[in-house]
Amino acid sequence: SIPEPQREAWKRAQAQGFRGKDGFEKELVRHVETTLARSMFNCDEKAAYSATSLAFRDQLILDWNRTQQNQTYRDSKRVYYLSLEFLMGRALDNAMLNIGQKDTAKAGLSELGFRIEDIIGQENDAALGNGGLGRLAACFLDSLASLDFHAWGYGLRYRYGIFKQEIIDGYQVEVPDYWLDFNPWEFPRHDVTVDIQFFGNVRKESKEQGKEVAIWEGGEIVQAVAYDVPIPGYNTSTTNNLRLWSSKASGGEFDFQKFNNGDYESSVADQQRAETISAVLYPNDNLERGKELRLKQQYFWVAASLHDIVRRFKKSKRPWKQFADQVAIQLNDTHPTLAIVELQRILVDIEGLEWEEAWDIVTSTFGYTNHTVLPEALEKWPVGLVQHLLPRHLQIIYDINLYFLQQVEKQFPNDRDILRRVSIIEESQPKMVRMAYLAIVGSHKVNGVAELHSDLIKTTIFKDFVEIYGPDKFTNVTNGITPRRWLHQANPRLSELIASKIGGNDFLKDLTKLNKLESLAEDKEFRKEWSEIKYANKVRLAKLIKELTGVTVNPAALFDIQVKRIHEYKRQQLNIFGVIHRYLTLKAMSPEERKKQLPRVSVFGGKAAPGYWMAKQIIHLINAVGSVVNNDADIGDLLKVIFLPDYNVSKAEIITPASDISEHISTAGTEASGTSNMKFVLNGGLIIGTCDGANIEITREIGDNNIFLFGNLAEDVEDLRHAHNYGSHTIDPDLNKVFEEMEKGTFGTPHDFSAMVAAVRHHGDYYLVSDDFHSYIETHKLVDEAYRNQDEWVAKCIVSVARMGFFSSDRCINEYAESIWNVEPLAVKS
Ligand code: F55
Repeated sequence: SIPEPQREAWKRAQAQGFRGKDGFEKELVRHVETTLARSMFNCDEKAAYSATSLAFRDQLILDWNRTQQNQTYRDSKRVYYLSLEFLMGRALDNAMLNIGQKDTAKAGLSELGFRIEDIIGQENDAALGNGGLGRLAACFLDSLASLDFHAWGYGLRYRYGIFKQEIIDGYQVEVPDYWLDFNPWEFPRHDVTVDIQFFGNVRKESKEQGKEVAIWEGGEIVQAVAYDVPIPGYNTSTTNNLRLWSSKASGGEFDFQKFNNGDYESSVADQQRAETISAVLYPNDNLERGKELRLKQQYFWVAASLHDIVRRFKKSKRPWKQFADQVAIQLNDTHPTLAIVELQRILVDIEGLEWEEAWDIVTSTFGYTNHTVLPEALEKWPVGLVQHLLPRHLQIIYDINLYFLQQVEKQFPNDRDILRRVSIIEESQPKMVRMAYLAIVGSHKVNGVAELHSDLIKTTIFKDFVEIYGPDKFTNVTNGITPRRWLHQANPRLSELIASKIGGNDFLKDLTKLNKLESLAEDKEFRKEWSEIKYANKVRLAKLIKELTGVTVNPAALFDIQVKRIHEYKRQQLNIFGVIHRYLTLKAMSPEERKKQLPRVSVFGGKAAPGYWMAKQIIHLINAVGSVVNNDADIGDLLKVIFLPDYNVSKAEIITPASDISEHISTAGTEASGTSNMKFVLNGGLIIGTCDGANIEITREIGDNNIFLFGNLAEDVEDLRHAHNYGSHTIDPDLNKVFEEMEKGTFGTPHDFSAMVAAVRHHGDYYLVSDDFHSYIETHKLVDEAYRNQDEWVAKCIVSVARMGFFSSDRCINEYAESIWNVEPLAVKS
């Protein structure tokens, strides 16, 4: 560090950041002309984006450094959020808004001949996630910083994020997402590296007093290199850190020994194998497929992160027993569960603590968030694979299991079966490590992400564990979304209107303040301004639709939107069958009757996991229906069916503010929470949905007259499924007509869709599409009717927005802080 007497000189020279439009322009031009080595003659939009980002990045770095120094100095408890996915989207717009300088940049850019939207649009999305789970992590980072919590995110720096989706001849085609060619938002820390070991053997060595220690040796080493991303809070100088690990061959680019021995090829091969670890995000959501590389990713990231956390703790020279007073680690699903084992290994094998003392520290440190009850999504790893890759960790897992089962046996001495049921090792062929059970045993709190979901995990998949630990270990933290990105950034005009009516921007930091809007629902003038904004947002989406699909849609039509990952449990098939039903109904009408109908645009968007054949069939059907309906002269504007390709965060920012109604129609009991439901309502759209996930709490908050609920309840699902398989299964007659039309070839080769039809008719209709079809159709009729009365419709939208305060991720983070992490916010002095 700089010696004390020289620090004054240092401070005089410190960067200050720009002020005002002129200051911004100066920084922008400086970056174009020096950092980018360009001139006014070749400054295109890409260069202007780069320079604008660099100017804002400079601002962030100042706060970021100060925040990190302050956190080190205060040495208070930190939260570490471990997530294999951070679906961040774009950073520039967010940075401008959080710093509060977007208008400055807009004016400066315009003076230099650029439109700010075009500049913002140059940025690649940081798409390091699949869907809800990854986006939740991103919203949490925003809230943690905005609320001044000392918190770090830890993830993997994938070279390829979620694939880009193209639609060719109506089918999904995956294209790699190489997003890193210019990324001003990350800082490589080539000096922050950790060596990560894989494979090898374990040897026991006797120490003094008959104590044995395990030595893990041999195998191979891969190096983890830190890349840091600043996370600015809104209207605060707190700027937290997201640390992403990238893999590299240890010993630099080549293994010099091999290289010098003339073994050039294998030295390059080693390098490539090492780099493969952080090369690509696995594109499955809610499906686990035990691939070795995925397990390698998990351990690589977890071990690097824990090493970093432990290194930071050790700097404070505190005794180990204070570890959990200084460190809270939250596991975003079971993907980072090996962190539990790794911390136990560090404490016992390396730091020499006794097993029990170490285990106490471990269990007080971790919290585990579950995001699904779907059996196919529960993570399990073959014992053999873990043994091969992480031999010492498998031993520790067996020991954890042994002590745990001994405790269970004592508690339930006459129950043999419970041991088999709760064992971390599933005695199957091959044996499997059940990661969720390991996560429960190694954490002090387990939470679900919406009330129904948290109840379901307690009564179904984790029932035995509630018996063992008592109910207090299990809790609920209903998900939330950041109002900064999902209202202020995505819907600037609505945000502005709200601010002008309720006395300023405070609601962006305390979303419950939206309740002041409620009294305005009956104000005619206000409703008019509100509708104008919704219309403008629909025009903006119509433009995007035209650009991406070539189809012209009428912004005056009712926009009905379902955007999310394509999955049978989310039931896009129910939606498209409903659309076909609507089409057939319209076709059967006389022209006069048709004229009385309400025009509708049905918008779909979402990616299918590349190996999920049925999801891809659903995409194909949506596109096939679109090409028939959109070109049918009888129908015209009465119905358009759009599949928007490559749904991602930046498109969501355009889509979400433009809905009249959005669809959240999962089979009851399958969608843990959903978060887009919250985003749509917050942006003044109503929703049609099942009694599932957070829809239930949304209903409670906004009132059941402001939501269109339909379908069977979670408690009835099991019986219905049973009846399908063991009783007589009759298909809804209207749905049958839809199937018959598909079988006639109206939407192309019937064979293409036969599996979707068979799933309902012949394979037990697991997702209850037929059971819910009638009430779905009837409820959509109610939607049409309600929409005809625009005054009442808009009033419903306003009242709903006014009552959405609960769904801020700020509320959610405060609940985690209080009930799981035991931390308090600490503001940075600037
Ligand atoms: C990704 C990879 C694996 Cl291996 C498993 C699951 C996922 C994934 O993307 N899950 C996911 O997005 N889950 C969703 O989490 C949201 C946030 O809690 C919930 O709102 C949503 O209901 C749930 O499906």
